[in-house]
Amino acid sequence: MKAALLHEAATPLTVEEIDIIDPRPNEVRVNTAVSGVCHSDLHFASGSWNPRMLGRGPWVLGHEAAGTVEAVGDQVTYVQPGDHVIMSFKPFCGTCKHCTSGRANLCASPSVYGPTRGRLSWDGKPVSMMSSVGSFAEQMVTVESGVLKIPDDMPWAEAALVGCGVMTGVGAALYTAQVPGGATVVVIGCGGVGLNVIQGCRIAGAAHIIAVDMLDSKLELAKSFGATDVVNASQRDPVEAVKEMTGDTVEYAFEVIGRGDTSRQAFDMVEAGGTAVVVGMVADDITVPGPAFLSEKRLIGCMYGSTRFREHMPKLMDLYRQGRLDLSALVTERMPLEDVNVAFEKMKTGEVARSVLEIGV
Ligand code: COD
Ligand code: ZN
Ligand code: ZN
Repeated sequence: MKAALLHEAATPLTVEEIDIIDPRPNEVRVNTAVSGVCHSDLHFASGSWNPRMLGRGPWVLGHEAAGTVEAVGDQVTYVQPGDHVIMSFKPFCGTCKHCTSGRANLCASPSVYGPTRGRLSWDGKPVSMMSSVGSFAEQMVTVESGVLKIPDDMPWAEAALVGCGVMTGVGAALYTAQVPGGATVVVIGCGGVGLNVIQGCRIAGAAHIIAVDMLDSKLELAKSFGATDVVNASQRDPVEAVKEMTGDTVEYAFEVIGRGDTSRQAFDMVEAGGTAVVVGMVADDITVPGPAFLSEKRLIGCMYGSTRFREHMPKLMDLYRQGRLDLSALVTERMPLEDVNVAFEKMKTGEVARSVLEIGV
């Protein structure tokens, strides 16, 4: 099958023929229909995150995808060939402490998660795949708990985006922060994930949603997803601007970029008792003033929007069907697998919400 291979960080991906195994007893093989291109893929491709975290190279990136089940192992009961599915980048073991306490998004059992080798090979050598998915390829193999069955009429691109950006962003608002109706919130970073935090806050009934980004084009997009006010951080200090706009009444602030300085901004923006949610994976340290904790501010992390994905993703698709969750406007560009490097370039310039690769549609 064809796959886009990363041989070395900071070099372009190359589309090549690779081999994929038959599913093992608890695994499913899926024909990829569509894969989104997320900033985490770019982080690994560019080397800003070391791809060795995913195992030894070469690597197949991609973790936001939907497709059709093609083959199943003989212990699999949840899906059968022909079923349409969304891939989860956090399969669960079902037996660990986190899985049995309703926090399967934190499952770290090596039996299902972690650097995934042994499923793909190139020229006889093993290939690692991203987050048990590896969707920049014509096929994917994952464990049974790594897929969600979806209705056949769900459009592919919209379904694929639910797998990462939508679930992470909307989940950060609804399930991690549990934003209450009437709240005042700030979202720093209005990319594919940040726009979903914004619409998650809108769905939760937040009264004031202030979007912060460096690009006016992203702020315009943010308004169409539910932002009530915007701040261009390239023109103003966002903490000052937000405090001035709200009279220091921000209850929740979300960092959706993955930087230490913007995480600090989120913490500084919230009022006493407020919560700063760090959605981005921050590679450097986050420094906050110790005495600020006397005001009962909270600084919390977020993994996959605290999702219980078999419960939450169908709810998001319900909201989409009702017209309350906008998935289609997130898809700015559709391109073939061969253009994956073009998708990365467009992400770097910030001109897209999401590019999707149409691989098997
Ligand atoms: N101030 C304000 N806005 C900024 C700044 C800044 N200093 N720097 C960049 N931005 C804006 C950009 O203009 C852009 O609009 C936005 O921030 C970033 O958007 P994208 O589209 O490039 O990135 P996303 O939305 O695809 O991904 C962002 C994440 C934070 C999710 C990602 O980078 C990450 O850290 N992922 C790991 C954590 C996670 O939740 N992973 C889930 C699977 S990815
Ligand atoms: Zn992602
Ligand atoms: Zn588990």
